[in-house]
Amino acid sequence: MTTAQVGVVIVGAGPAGLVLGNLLLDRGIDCVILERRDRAAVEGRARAGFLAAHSVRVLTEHGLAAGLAARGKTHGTCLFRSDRGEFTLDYGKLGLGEPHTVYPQQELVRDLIAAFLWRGGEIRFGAEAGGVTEEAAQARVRVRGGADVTGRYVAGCDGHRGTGRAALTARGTRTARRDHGVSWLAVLVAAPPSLEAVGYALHERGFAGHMARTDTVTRYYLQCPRGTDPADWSEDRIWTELATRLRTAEFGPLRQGPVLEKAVVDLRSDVLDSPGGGRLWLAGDAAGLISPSAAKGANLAVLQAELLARALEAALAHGDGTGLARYAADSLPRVWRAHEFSHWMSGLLHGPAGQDDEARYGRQLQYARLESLRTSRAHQDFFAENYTGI
Ligand code: RFL
Repeated sequence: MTTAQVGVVIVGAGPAGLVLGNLLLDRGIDCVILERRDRAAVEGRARAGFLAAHSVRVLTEHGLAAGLAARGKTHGTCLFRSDRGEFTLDYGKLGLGEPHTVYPQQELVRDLIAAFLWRGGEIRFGAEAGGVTEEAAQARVRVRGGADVTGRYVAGCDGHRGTGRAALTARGTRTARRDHGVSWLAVLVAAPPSLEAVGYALHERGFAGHMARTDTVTRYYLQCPRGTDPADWSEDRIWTELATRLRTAEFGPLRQGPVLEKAVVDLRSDVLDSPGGGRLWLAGDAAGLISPSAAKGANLAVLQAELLARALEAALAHGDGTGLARYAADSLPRVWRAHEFSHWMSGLLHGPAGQDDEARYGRQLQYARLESLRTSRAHQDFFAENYTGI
């Protein structure tokens, strides 16, 4: 059984799929979103928080920024701590002069779902895509336990383990990838931020990070060995380790609260050689996964959704396929620039473990990078431009 063909079948109701869906409806293109989880699960998933100015512009232009304008916080400083002291960068005033807006991803997702439904869009929650096949003038999405859905195009926005990516790699698209060899215990705590800035702490026991989310919720990261079980990290152990690595004895205490969530994230990055072709196109983590070291993932998802919406509109409303033909060339250089910076950040934050000569050499490079960032205005501008730019 098949349900009626729409313009675009979007698989996945994360930031990529929801921005794409809203932009398509805005342009008069009909679409349906298939999401395997239920609405509460999608709206409750805490992940990103830092939105680049470009993302805010896209959301504002399309009437999707009321929530972040009301509750988001402008954020333009980060600080670095190590055994050599601490320094702060006003990155919002350096480089492009663009700060971040801090707005939790789950709140953005909630706003995007509400806006999509308000525009008359349809989201089928609990509809898991089981595969995508291309036919002459359409593409077909198999839905597990339900009717197939067909569209003139399918947008795979279902993350890096989704069906969109699987269908593209099955037809020979290659993936460039890197395992950064590092894992983070990502912790969400019910406590106000402890610092005015994003905090990056370099420590011989491993990296620790502090990121504001809201007035009452803060995200912390602790570098941990690959294969770590989050259950081994009690609240006490988490706060003790954070205090050590963030050097609270020297710089002041952290504001503690109950741990709401803890999960281990392995830092991996990959990019598909091409984000689509024919009737199937990908956006967001489906097209490339970026390690969270520079907070770029959700922002790349918004960028690609914007480019893809424009290209799909041209194809569907005007029979003009040049936007789709250019989608890879328009998006990949910007995606790769974000990966390059993210990779550089990963090198800055994670020193090698151990005391052998190679590890000692690696740690000195880490200090040299940090010192360059502390003292060189040119380096600071370059950092800021890449940290906030998309
Ligand atoms: P998502 O958000 O994973 O959404 C994909 C959706 O597809 C659904 N799905 C399916 N639906 C139907 N059928 C199937 N077969 C399906 N398979 C999957 C899923 O249920 C889901 O709802 O991908 P999208 O839209 O591409 O968005 C990507 C971002 O979510 C991600 O890149 C960011 O969260 C990364 N990230 C950050 N990015 C930033 O820009 N700034 C940050 O501060 C930031 N912090 C983070 C992060 C990611 C983190 N983790 C968990 C890796 C912090 C963390 C801890």
